[in-house]
Amino acid sequence: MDSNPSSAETAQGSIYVSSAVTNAAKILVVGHFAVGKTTLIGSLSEITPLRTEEKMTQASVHVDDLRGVTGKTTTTVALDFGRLTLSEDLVLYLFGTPGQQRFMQLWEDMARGALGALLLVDPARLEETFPVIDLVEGYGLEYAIAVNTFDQSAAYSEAEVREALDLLPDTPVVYCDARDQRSSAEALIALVRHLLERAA
Ligand SMILES: Nc1nc2c(ncn2[C@@H]2O[C@H](COP(=O)(O)OP(=O)(O)OP(=O)(O)O)[C@@H](O)[C@H]2O)c(=O)[nH]1
Ligand SMILES: [Mg+2]
Repeated sequence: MDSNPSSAETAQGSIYVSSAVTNAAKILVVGHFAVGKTTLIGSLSEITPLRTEEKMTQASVHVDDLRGVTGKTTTTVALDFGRLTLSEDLVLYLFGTPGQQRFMQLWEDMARGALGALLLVDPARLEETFPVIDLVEGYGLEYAIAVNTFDQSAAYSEAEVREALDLLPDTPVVYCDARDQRSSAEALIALVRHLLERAA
């Protein structure tokens, strides 16, 4: 047994789940290419997140659409994984799931047992969100929309996002900056509230 407590702690908390935690939920973090999935899980996770980042090569130039994306040199090739203890008795396991078509077979496993999905949206690339919504709905997952506002000038109102994405009135829409822990946590909490309301 490890007698040195500091070696079992990370900057954001313990690597072990508290013994008070009685409930665990699997949550997917989904969205199209380069929308901020890895960033959001990285800013939320209390453990060092598991990442499967690989350098993007010339081969992906015509596959992954880099229009409007600057400074991105890697992409997730399988999944992201992180953990967040949301309350004294609830821990969330976060699974970042690539939105590109070539990763579709992963969804079968990723969606299994998931309680819901936080669906990240870049308002400048709204059309890329439609296939992701189709997938989430196809797997029967409840979801909340987190608009990751990269460029303030391209910001759309909540009503515009709802209309463009043809959302149901009770689907939550929140705005977030995936780089910011607090903002990302608020987006996740909006999803969890929605899931609890649905379960009630
Ligand atoms: N300005 C801004 N940049 C962001 C935000 N979230 C992510 N980024 C940046 O956007 C780029 C893409 O973010 P990633 O987290 O790699 O996106 P991803 O969805 O995991 O990408 P793939 O796994 O390749 O599909 C990175 O350079 C991030 O730093 C945000 O909220 N605001
Ligand atoms: Mg990623």
